[in-house]
Amino acid sequence: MSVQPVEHIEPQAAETELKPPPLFKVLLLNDDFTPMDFVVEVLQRFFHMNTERAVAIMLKVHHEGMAVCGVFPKDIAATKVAQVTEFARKHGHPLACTMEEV
Ligand code: TYC
Repeated sequence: MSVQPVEHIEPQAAETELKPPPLFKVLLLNDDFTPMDFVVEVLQRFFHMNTERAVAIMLKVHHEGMAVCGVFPKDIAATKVAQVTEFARKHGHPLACTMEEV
């Protein structure tokens, strides 16, 4: 077997291999109906925040319309969005959680 000298590797292929995996922000959106206490519980349960941080993020969403809950690889971000959405619907709340590439 002959080994290809490194200068003969297509530059584009080499760049693709070295790219770090894309990261996604998980966002919570404000609404007029989901109770504040429920949002704090979501942030503690799914994003492992202490009470102080969870309250601060909940209030940021309440006042500014949205806030970042965390940054994760794509599959983990998608799982968080699905878990938060399922938990909110199960409790009858319209809480919206989305993801966006960093
Ligand atoms: N605005 C909601 C209220 O006044 C509280 C809230 C905060 C809702 C954050 C959603 O992502 C949210 N009860």
